[in-house]
Amino acid sequence: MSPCKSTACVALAAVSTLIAGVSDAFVVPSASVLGASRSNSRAPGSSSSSSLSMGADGGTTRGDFGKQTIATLLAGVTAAANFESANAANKLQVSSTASGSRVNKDPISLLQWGLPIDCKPARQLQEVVEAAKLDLFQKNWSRAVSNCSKAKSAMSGNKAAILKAVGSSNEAGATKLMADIDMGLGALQRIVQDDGAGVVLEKAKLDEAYPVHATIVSNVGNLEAMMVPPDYTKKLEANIPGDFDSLPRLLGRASVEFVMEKPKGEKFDVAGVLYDKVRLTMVLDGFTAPVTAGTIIDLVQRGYYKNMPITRSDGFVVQTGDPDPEGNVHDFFPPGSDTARKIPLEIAVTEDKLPMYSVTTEDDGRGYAATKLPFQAYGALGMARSEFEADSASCQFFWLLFDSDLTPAGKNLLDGRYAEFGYTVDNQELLADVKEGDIIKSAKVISGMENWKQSA
Ligand SMILES: *[C@@H]1O[C@H](CO)[C@@H](O)[C@H](O)[C@H]1NC(C)=O
Ligand SMILES: CC(=O)N[C@H]1CO[C@H](CO)[C@@H](O)[C@@H]1O
Repeated sequence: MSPCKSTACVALAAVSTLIAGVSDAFVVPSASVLGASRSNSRAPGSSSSSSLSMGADGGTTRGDFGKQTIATLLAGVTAAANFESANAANKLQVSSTASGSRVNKDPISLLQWGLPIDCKPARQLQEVVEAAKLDLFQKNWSRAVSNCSKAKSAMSGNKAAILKAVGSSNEAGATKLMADIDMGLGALQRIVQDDGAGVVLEKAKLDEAYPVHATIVSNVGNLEAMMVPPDYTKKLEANIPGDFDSLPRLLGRASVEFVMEKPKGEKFDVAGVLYDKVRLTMVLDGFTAPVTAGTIIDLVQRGYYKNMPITRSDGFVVQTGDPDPEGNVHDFFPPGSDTARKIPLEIAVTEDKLPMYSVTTEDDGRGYAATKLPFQAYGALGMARSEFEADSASCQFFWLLFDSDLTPAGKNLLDGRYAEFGYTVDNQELLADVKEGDIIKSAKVISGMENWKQSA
């Protein structure tokens, strides 16, 4: 029997089919890079009978990069079989699309850009710090040094504006963060300035530089997080239509951890490295999808996902949350209730201050409008729903196995159509070998419960 019977699942299958239908050739190479076999033949409607097509942009921006994307993600996995070490697949999420433009597919960076803040100097600081990472990646040491200098002055020249943006209660903390960022940038400059050419020295330099850079990024993110206006969450909650007062909401961010295993103790095989478990850390974003993120937190707290199988894995998405894949019930029913709990579609368009409800960007007359958290990173989190009913999601969600060519950034079939509610920020590359039938052994909230509410 088909594992993918629910409306939500079928809807997603349809989207996947559109993409798989036109891009088969690009899925296969990725799968073979991973040494994994493709398994989407069971998705309903996966024959080429679909009359839907992907749209001109999707068809013209494809190129050879699809084959390299996942390989790039996995580059550097050399550690022994220990799932904790998957971080070695460094977060070097920098690559180009076939058209040559750069796609930001770094979930940490996307989360930072998605913060509801408005402080130009902070954004400039973030941008230059990110440029320095690209410089490291390209081993352009002199440019890295100059971009670090630029970052330092972006900060020192705008101290007053930055302190104003964080508010007086955060002043001390922000001052400390800025000092740390400045020190980090100095340290990074010294590391890359160190004389040394040749493959070995360059590698040593990078091994030292990346963690320092990651710390700077994290401090910049913490500084930006202080800039979220104190009344933003009030506006966010007031913006949720009253019809949904009974639903949980996350008024900020939270992180959750899922651990997955294979049913018979087999190992996960990602690029030839074996792992006993897959331990994913995900940041759920209530700033852009408060009800969706709040609902997932609620289900995690209820133990809903514990021992839940993966019901779909086809190289496009990994999906879970179907309470009865073989039966007729595919939604969450609160204990004692005979009505499924449905949640609204939440879409946060970049040009809007607050998310919009129950409508896709297309139906809102803004097809392809940029969204605050785009489906643009490997492990991006999306809420599954029935294709023809906006407010039909309940408990099934998916991890996008992002591939620039299958879901072109800014021009794909997910942005503006499915609620994006966060990203996987750790071990996301291991999703590559998470298959149908694998089990979520545990799911827990690790931070951010203070931002969660059971209902209005
Ligand atoms: C490094 O970047 C500078 C400035 O953009 C450029 O002029 C130079 O050619 C680059 N060097 C290398 C080795 O790519
Ligand atoms: C974002 C940013 O300012 N990047 C700069 C990094 O350094 C190069 C070379 O100096 C500049 O051209 C970039 O604008």
